[in-house]
Amino acid sequence: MPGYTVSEKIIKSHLVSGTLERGSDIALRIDQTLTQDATGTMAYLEFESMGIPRVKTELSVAYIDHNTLQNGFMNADDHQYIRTCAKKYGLKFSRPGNGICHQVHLERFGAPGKTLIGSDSHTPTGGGLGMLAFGAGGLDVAVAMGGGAYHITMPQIYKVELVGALSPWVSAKDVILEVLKRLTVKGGVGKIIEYCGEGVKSLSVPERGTIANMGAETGASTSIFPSDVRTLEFLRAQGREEAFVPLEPDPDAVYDGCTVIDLSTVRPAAACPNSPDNVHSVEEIGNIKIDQVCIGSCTNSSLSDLLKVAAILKGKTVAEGVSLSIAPGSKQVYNMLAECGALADLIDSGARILESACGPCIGMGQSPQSGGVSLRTFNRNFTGRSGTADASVYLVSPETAAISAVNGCLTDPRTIGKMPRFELPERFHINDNMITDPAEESESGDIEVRRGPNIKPFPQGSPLADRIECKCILKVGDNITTDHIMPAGAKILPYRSNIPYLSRFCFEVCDKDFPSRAAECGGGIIVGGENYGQGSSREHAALVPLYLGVKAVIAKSFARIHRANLINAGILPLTFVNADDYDKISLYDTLCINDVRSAVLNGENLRISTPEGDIKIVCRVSERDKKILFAGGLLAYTVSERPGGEK
Ligand code: MIC
Ligand code: SF4
Repeated sequence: MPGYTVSEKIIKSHLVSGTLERGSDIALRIDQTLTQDATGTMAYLEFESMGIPRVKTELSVAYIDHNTLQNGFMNADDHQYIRTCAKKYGLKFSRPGNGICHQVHLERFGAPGKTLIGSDSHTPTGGGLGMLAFGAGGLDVAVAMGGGAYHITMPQIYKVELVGALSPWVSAKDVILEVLKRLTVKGGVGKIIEYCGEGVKSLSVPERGTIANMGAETGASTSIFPSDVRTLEFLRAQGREEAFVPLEPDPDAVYDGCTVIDLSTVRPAAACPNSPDNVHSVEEIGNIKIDQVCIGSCTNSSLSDLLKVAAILKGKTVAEGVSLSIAPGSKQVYNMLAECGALADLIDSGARILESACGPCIGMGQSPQSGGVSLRTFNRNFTGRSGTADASVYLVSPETAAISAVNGCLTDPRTIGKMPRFELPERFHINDNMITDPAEESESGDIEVRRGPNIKPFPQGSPLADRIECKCILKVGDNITTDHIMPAGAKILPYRSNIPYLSRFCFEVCDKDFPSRAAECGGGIIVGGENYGQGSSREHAALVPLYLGVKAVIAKSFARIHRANLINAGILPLTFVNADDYDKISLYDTLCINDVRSAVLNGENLRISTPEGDIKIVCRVSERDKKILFAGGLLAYTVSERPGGEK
């Protein structure tokens, strides 16, 4: 018997059903969950509709970090809804201003060897601490909060061996950009990326967090690092050494694939518009003129990131014509920057300091000027995500961002002399006063959940039909993101609990007429290319199409979380048996699919006749997913599975 990888060790100790055989269906016991507010309102509405009085996990935390711009009553109402849900149902609540969920979770709650799912695609940040952490749709998180297992296909385990050490001015962001360059935005699909090798030791937990965080952009199920002395060092500095357990792969562990990165050869890099895998070295891109720089997000807003930025900006002024904004990742980071005077250096340079929240990363303000060039330390640069459709967004490290802000053009940080170094503090500033505890179970009956008028009923799927006849109401290309399907941004995000309103903006980025076409045709089928639904975990990208009458999506391939969200909503995810058949379908074609139920049940091909010839499609899903589709979605299935529920 070969030894085990770190991922396999955690999976083995959490298996509720299944085996480690790659590609098989597994169910995992979930120790911790997290939600953020943009997906949280829906997740708690779904949790409530399951009728479970109290969460059953070891720890569940509700964060407020996305919808913090209170431009109207909607976001503030949703904050109160989530706060009172947390109080009543047994969750910790991280108040607005306390920080970005992934940064705070790493600091205060993450623990090696534990499983975590979160209603946000960057939940794998916890992999920096040796956790097995997955992004998931809100409904999957609601089920886990209720004590249900998390069902996935057993991924392949892909080894990234790090050797050597980073050169001055090159940082963790440049490493994950190198991984993205090699793997692309779909190379991680069906895989867990496991980091190992000598080079791992040179990376602190926040640096590992940066790498695990942006592994999401490869489409990977998650990313994970071992738990070692650096992990212990971080947990001790957070006053949580009791959470430490060592976790290393066995020397004879077997991986399904491998790439080696010599850290000493990694160069400062940028992901160019409009995809995180469009990676080139800063040197290669050249000194392009910039209009904006944004520093922060769950990828790059740790204390050491911002101390480096402060050291670069100290005594300098942000270039004329450039706007620099900085959002520290957490209250802890903010506080420590203030305590050591680094905050004063940032302010003095002309940086616009924002609250600890996602902010510009999700288009909550700071949209660039028309046609502007924006450098961001974030993880996604999809078209329109910044709020300005024709802006060019480049994703870079904090070092590159800071020096470029001073110079007014993209600048290789290696050109500016000696690099400041920062070790982790021996003790972080610990004050959890913005994390509130739930009410005692005996008192929870007295807590009233506050619901604002913006909360509207959400759509529910119908049991799978045996015959689908409808029009192709949208045909899109490869790598369609959930930001295309259901855009975010300050104007729309406050309506995350109002699906009818959101539906007006569905596919706005690529086809403004989609909602009206869907209404005119009485719903229909969407046709997509490779990697359909990459990006975020927002289940709104499935619920809104469901509301607009979408019955099925036929694609060349799907991104993992979005595919799960479609199934959870009761929308059929179909793939072309021959990818070339994609060309045979045109907008407005009537697509007729017969004998759907038996074909889904038996995993058989389905046929669509078109004037261009027959097309073979197939719905390859797990046995459980079949039951979910037959029931009309995960909610209906979960209720029917309960003792006394309808079978
Ligand atoms: C994102 O970065 O796209 C988000 C906003 O954090 C999403 C969640 C959402 O849409 O609310 C994610 O990554 O899952
Ligand atoms: Fe927030 Fe941006 Fe991270 Fe999403 S990617 S959780 S919006 S900081």
